[in-house]
Amino acid sequence: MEIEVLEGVFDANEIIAGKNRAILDGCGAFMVNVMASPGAGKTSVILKTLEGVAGGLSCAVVEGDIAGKVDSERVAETGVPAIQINTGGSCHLEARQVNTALERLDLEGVDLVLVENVGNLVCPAEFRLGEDCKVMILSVAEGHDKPLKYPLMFSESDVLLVNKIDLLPYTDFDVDGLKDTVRRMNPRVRIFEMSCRTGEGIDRWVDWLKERVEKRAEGT
Ligand SMILES: Nc1nc2c(ncn2[C@@H]2O[C@H](COP(=O)(O)OP(=O)(O)OP(=O)(O)O)[C@@H](O)[C@H]2O)c(=O)[nH]1
Ligand SMILES: [Mg+2]
Repeated sequence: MEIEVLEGVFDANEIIAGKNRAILDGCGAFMVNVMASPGAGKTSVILKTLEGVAGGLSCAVVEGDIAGKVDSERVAETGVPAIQINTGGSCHLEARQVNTALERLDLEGVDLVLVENVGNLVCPAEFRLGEDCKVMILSVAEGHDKPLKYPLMFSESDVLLVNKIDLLPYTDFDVDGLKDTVRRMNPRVRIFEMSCRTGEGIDRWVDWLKERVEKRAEGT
């Protein structure tokens, strides 16, 4: 019985994710679902990405948190339109919440929508939002064993950003070992190492993203 209920939840989510896809296709916007554990650097990566694409791509941001509007305020300070979704206890965003945000945003002329999911390495991977690209962040302070403990997130993601590499000298994090583990689980994953603190590696991720957005706009 419980399984049937869960299937119903996932089916309903899939239908609304499809509606989100239609909205994004209608206005030609590319949507990225940014997932990670609390504090890994989701908002920092979003801010660095906005900086990196500024002048080229027009952006909007959807911020998901259990409570508060700290992150949407950080984004709004940059002048980029940002909508905060408070899930009120739920540990992931669902397509219907993103649908509400997409309906509220003025997407006319927007090329890129960045969605910050709720900080969690488990359930966000199970709920498609209608995104073009699932990006997960792992910060080196969290440890290189995380793919073995939270496999779905690592196998579902199109991109893995290894953040906070400025902290590597203070950890026992094995970057090459992590890459091997993740590539065995998910051969198609793109991996970028970066530091939002020093800015190292941000350009490689931003260049890749810009190319993906442009290719999608050209329909390739
Ligand atoms: N040293 C270092 N600190 C970083 C880096 N990126 C982010 N931080 C810091 O890590 C902390 C958390 O960063 P956020 O970007 O707020 O993380 P988040 O994943 O959005 O956090 P939640 O939204 O609370 O889940 C902040 O104090 C950031 O300044 C980095 O590359 N290096
Ligand atoms: Mg955040």
